[in-house]
Amino acid sequence: MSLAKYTVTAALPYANGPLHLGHVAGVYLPSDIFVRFLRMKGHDVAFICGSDEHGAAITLRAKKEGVSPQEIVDKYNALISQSFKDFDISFDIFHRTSSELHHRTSQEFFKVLHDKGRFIEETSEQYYDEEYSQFLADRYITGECPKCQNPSAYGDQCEKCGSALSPTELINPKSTLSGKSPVMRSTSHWYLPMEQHETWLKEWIQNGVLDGVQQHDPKAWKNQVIGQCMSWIDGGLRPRAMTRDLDWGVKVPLPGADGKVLYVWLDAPIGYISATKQWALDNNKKWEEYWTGDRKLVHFIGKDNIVFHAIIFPILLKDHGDLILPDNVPAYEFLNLEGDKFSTSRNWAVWLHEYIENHPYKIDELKYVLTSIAPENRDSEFTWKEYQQRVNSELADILGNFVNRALVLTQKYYDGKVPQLGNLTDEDNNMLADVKASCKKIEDLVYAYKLRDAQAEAMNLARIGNKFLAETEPWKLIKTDEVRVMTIMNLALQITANLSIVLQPFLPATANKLADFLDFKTNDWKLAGSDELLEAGHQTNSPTILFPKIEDSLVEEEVSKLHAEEPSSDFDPQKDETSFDDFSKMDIRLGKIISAEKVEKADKLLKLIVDTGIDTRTVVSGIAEHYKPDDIIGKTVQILMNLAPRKIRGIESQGMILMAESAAGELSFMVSEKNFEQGGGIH
Ligand code: B3M
Ligand code: ZN
Repeated sequence: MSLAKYTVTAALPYANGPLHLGHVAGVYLPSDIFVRFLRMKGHDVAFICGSDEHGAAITLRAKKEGVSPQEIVDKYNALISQSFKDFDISFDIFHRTSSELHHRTSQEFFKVLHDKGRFIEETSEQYYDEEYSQFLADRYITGECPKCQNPSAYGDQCEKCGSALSPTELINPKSTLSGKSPVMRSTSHWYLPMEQHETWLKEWIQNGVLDGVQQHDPKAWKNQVIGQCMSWIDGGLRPRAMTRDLDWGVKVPLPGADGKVLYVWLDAPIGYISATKQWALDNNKKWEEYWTGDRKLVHFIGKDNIVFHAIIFPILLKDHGDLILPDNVPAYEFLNLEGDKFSTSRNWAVWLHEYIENHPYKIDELKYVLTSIAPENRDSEFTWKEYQQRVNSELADILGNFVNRALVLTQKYYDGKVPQLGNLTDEDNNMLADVKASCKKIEDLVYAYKLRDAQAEAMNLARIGNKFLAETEPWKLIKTDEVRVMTIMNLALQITANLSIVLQPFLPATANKLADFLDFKTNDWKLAGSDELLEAGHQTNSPTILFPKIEDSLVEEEVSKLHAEEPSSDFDPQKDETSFDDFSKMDIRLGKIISAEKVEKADKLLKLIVDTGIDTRTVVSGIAEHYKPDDIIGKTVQILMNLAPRKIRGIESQGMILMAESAAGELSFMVSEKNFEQGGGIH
């Protein structure tokens, strides 16, 4: 039976910052392992990635740094692609969506759907920032998520619960440009009527059937991916705008669409196609072969990208008419760091390029640890202590120790030559059967995207080897039964040669070192499990230490870097100049909180009754995660009195409590150091 063909994509990282270990563990390392294995098995596979260079995240960063979006994406495309090279992630191409080829590909894709009538053009009211004269979409607008009350959800998505949102769903929306509440202005956009696709999507997601044909095995999909998709579909899909009023992005290829670009989540996944096109051009191949016909399309992503890869992009691919849909979307959960979430603004991250800079000879150590703790089915945690523990007691003490003994004893007894194999005992045959079974198990686990377990199974070969040497004790037997020792060492070397094969997808640098020690090089997975990889008389080399131990000092140094509250460049830059007149319109006074209670079904909100010195009034404040109601009764705080009242969760809020916020995101009331009473003015 011919081997399946694959197109494997890894989520395009936004070119607005460096990669951290969470990105690596949850997308790029697993996809690389999977593809390396497929190549060893002989599959026809294309491994596609590139940087995602449009969207508000980039233009907001450009605004913050006072440079152009192109300068931002050039800087981070270079940094990210270099990091992938240095970390030995083996993409066939790492492209970029600001390329002309991508723009052209996206525009052609849009035109095909537009001309088929797959979009609905609609004029609607959209949020608009009058100060910046800009329509607000996606990350230009933030507010409370209606699903999980995350106060900083974006206009297109809540990163906390993953919900796909539209700006008008946000509670208490704010412009991220001016910080003000936006007004509504009419504008026209092209919408994808997602609700029209619910029936076939349901059949495809739940049963893997498309147009009556079994397209993929739904049992091979992760439950949380199917679960998330079904909850969106059952919640009712809604039309989704596929264009935006922005000047940075792929221009809408229609007359009268000046000032409009494709929605970043329309053009970004098309980036997989344009990258394939570029790769095909560079390698004299036909890109269509990788996006049509009998081929498995696999998207490696993080869980916050499921709706875009398992619902929106499949609709677009199906509407296009001739392109394959994903065979699997193995979405990863999130990796946390030392008990907290990765956070750029709080500098709570281990940046990939910094790890490589500081530990250039420990690439496989990091690969091993990240795969061992990969958030395959639930969020997981990286700690430097566990990094040290796994490198020292697993890589060094199990793998390194076995390989070293097998090769050093061969040097010592046979000048490095593979000794002749004698008669095998039952134990020998059982051990060889275990090696073969283990290699088969690794294969099955990788095909099932269980890469964490697959790596553990590969390490099991070294455990089998250590157990074999510990039970046969050749270093003792050498004095009494040389023939038996020749067989033992021959078998130990066969296990070492098997390790040089099965470790290749997971620890390519280590596998190459083993190949050098053995002077045996193959990347043919079919040989895995064989007990005849090395012929008697084959010359091996002296080994070097595979994994130097990790000292406590490294752990201490790395952890101290995290706690160093770097002067955060993430305080927002000063806003545009304002006038005294504007400032004096604000009536800010001292007020005393005389009662406080949680708001029903809203994790973040407290309902406060505030004595302002001239009246008592209700204020709804998003501080429930920072303060317990009882702890703040009696506190004198600053209140903005003349803010237009607005309903929040059905409660009319008359004003705003002013808070200070640290770089780490803690909140503090602004109190009068002389304890003035409520009613006092703030000037
Ligand atoms: N740029 C990654 C993210 O959401 C996003 C992936 C695009 S894949 C087409 O962080
Ligand atoms: Zn949410």
